[in-house]
Amino acid sequence: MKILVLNGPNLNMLGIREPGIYGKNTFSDLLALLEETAKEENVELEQYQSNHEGCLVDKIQWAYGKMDGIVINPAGYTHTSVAILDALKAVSIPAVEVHISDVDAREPFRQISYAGLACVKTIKGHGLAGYAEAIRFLKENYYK
Ligand code: CA2
Repeated sequence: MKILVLNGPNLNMLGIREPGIYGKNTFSDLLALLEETAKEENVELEQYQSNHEGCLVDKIQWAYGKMDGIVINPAGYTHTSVAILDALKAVSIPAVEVHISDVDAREPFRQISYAGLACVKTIKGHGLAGYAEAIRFLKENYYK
């Protein structure tokens, strides 16, 4: 099974600021966790991070016909991007939305997710472990 893991703007800054909200782990720690989970679950992972909305849209389109699942943390674009929502709908690949923080317990604007409307599941507030949960969920439910 092939899974694309997508991370949106500023997630490459994890661990550098705001450890109270996002924890002390860095983006490199996240990449290590993804590799470890991929090995355990015997899945192939492609990971991509971008600070640019169009680049994230391009990568979702790239996944069409190549990937069997998507794990996506659109970060700030979660709450604004109809373009990412449309791309996820266009490729129709089972996608799981992940948020490191519990967005429901934060500002009201973070409780709106456009991308989530095209996702089969949302995991929020589980820290980096949410990404591993998302990979396992896709493997358990969409492995052919
Ligand atoms: O909780 C999440 O995973 C978020 O998607 C993270 C986004 C935020 O805009 C969403 O509402 C929830 C922020 C990405 C990372 O932001 C940083 C800010 C300061 C320092 C390091 C990362």
